Amino acid sequence: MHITSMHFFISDIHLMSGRKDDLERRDWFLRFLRYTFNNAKSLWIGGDLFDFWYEWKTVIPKVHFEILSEFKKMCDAGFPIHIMPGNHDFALHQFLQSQVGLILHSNPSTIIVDGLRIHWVHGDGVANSDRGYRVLKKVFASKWANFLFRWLHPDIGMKIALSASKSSRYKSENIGLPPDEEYLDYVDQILSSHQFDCVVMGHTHLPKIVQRPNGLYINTGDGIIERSYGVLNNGQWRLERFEYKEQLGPHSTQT
Ligand SMILES: [Mn+2]
Repeated sequence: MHITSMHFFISDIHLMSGRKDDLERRDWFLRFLRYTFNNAKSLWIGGDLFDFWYEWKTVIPKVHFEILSEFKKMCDAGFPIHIMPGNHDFALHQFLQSQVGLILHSNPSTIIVDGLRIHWVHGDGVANSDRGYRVLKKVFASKWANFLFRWLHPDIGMKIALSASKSSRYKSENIGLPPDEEYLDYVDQILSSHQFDCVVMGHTHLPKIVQRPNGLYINTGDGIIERSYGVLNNGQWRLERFEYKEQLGPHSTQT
């Protein structure tokens, strides 16, 4: 591993969402993970990595096998990967921590990285008018729905969840999200406590770094269209795009 001082922040990759580019996006992310392993000190995944995640008592979704196996390799080699749930993969539980080795955080969390105090949040439900789109979360809000879901055959459960996620996604993408000012209001409110240097968020799929009166707002964008991620290096933030070079083939090494 190289000597590096970079910390990578990414979110909203929505793996295996039933889109045409699912496999390409999965390979892009695998490539990104290898790049991260070789070039960064830690990785922070800020929600909606999986378009849907659920762990039954004895079953996990096999569509995510390649990603989990890459995570495991990195974790076994001592690379720290932090993750928090988003509104799609809100049901991340102990499996990822106990058997894969990821460090599971709650949404939101206070973290200290590179000497900065960071309010790390996925971003769902923080805007004033951000209601109604959380279809999946609503379904699972009731204990009964959760109980019934657990008793469904996982193949059927996954199918239902993905179609619900699809409808929520098409609503929330682009037009359905609250205006950016509402997210900035939230950011300013957090920063006005003077307890944080910055707010790091995802969810809107819009990568940006904005200087606010009391600190910095960083949005890591997404892994679907923007292919963006945030880099924290010696206390400085920047956004980068990770390029997928298809001609290298799905499993070759990123150079
Ligand atoms: Mn989201």
